[in-house]
Amino acid sequence: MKRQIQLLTLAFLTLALHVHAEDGSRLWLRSDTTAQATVTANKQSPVIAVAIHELQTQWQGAPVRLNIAVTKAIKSLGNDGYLIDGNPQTVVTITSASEQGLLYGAYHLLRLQATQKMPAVLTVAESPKYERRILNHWDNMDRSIERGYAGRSLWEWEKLPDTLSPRYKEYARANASIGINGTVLNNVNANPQILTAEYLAKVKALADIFRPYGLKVYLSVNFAASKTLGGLPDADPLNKEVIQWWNNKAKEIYALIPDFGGFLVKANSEGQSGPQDYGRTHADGANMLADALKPYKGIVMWRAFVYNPTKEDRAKQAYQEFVPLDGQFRDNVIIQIKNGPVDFQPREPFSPLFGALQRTQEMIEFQITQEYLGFSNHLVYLAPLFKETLDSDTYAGGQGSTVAKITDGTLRPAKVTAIAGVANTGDSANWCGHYFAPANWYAFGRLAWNHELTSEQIADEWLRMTFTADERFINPAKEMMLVSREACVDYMMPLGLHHIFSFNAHYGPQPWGYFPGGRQDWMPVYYHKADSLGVGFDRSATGSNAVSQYFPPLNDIYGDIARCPENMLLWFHHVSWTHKLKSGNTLWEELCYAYERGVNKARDLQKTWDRLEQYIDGERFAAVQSKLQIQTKDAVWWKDACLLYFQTFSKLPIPYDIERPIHKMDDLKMVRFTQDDVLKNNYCIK
Ligand code: GCW
Repeated sequence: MKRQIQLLTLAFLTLALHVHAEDGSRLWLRSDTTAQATVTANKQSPVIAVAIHELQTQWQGAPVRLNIAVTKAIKSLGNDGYLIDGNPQTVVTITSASEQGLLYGAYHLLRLQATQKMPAVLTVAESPKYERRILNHWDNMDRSIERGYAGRSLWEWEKLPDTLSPRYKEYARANASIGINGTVLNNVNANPQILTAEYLAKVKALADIFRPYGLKVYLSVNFAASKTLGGLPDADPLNKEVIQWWNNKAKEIYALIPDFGGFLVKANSEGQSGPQDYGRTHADGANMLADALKPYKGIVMWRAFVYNPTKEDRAKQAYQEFVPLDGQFRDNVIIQIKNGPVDFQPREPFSPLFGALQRTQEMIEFQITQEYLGFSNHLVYLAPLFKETLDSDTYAGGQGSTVAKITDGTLRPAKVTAIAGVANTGDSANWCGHYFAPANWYAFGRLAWNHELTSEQIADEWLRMTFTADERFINPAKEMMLVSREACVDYMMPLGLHHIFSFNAHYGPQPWGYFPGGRQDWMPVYYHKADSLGVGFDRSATGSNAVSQYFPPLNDIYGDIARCPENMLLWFHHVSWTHKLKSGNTLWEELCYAYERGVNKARDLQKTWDRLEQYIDGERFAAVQSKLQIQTKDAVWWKDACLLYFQTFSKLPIPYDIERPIHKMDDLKMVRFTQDDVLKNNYCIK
């Protein structure tokens, strides 16, 4: 009897633990269900088998019949598009021109249910805005991740191809559920070894697992591989031997992975080799690789992130490099452009390259991993940032030429449309380090599918699926997410300030940063240019004239201190400390109030979160709570460092109605830490 009770208790405990175990590993796919759906399909295939399995195991409503059918009749919705109609109480039909579309339709249907948004009658017609929706992993082959803050790489290269982690499938599933259909497995700072037969066998093993989820594999390639790996004397893209080497490599890859997506290339950038090493252009380099991939329908995503330590404004260089090459690229090349002209800052104007390349395909690269937004320590919901760029009007073809419409093929017919996000995943149990960080992965996928969704809609969906449907939780938590990006801008770099981070780690403030002998364009003082007169980078006609790279009327608006949007003022202008802003405050006062506001917003996040304890599991509640403490502490650090430092130039008092600094600048200058210290919360600000 006693033993029976013990067993029962054990069983109960296991059950309780199971129900409450919320380590984040299930991401937004947490439906527990006793399936009630009968699924029929007009075709069998591995992709359709996944769709059927998902519907059978995730359906939560009344018992229904779910018909899924591939039919050529609805080709107009494109390959990945689908229709869902019927009555969710009785019979629902999902149709698509492709198996892949059925899978997306299945996830759509399940999402309606999981978010309590199932209508009485279903009439859904969907098709994605971008054809290729791709994650970029900056994962190295030793399993470290450049700018990764969630543990080691998911790819266990040392165990592949024989041992296959169950996480590979979960990863593919999570991506498929939000429409992501491509993944670049390795860092753009690419190790040529990835192209060896040994590693291609490992890549193939991953591709085989991802395929039923419609997730294609791509690789970053090192432009010098023909030399370093192939033993050729050079990597000149016009050298016949080099061309042959890449042709053979492409053949070898496609023999293993017939649906391989293509190459991503970082060339002649930050020390990477490239065609310019041989006096050739980016177009020569990209086209050579594109020709090698063409017979197999592969593409080349050639990055525009190029800049050199010259006297020229870094923000102008990508445009200068690529505009003269417009029209010279093959139709299976697409230029991958970061959202802003510098580097994933909390706020940047959109890159002037969008729209400027008129006869060349362009795609946007966002950063999901928070290199410049507080790593996995800060809660910063990025959908508003992504949308800000996508919705920016470039005026390239007159009013309404938004970055989204330029890149999604609406305004310019394109053979290839694509969008990329630098992933924030790692091998930590909750995937992304912070329990709110998967929201950014989720938001990227949802916006890649439909950039017209609002940040609010996406946050709402994600919260319901990740935590609970309880409105008492959803509404305040959503508000936290929606204000978080602007909070981060305020406490880090308001009014258009940028790149004043601590050197290398890109965490924490170092506005005084100047490193003798180092590259000018990696130093904070290069970007803020504070002096006794004012602060900010003059990119108007009197300065670097970067404004001239924008189409009218933006060139005039950005170039005019009176009309430039204030949230980008110091990006485009060197502004006097006493210059009056729209609020009536001087620039100096406005800066002080912005930092103060940022700190207060961080505190508000804490206050709101603490009230939500009763609605969710203890583990995730406590972990987020302690991350918010770090975020607030960091916000104060940012405010104090920036105000105390800029004050040495403005020589003006910090307005008396805001909180006094609690640090001394000399102490802040002494703070030293590594990325690891930051992630372990092991850095000490006196
Ligand atoms: O943002 C900078 C990062 C580098 C990165 C580079 C790039 C992969 O600091 O770590 O390298 O951009 O995008 O190529």
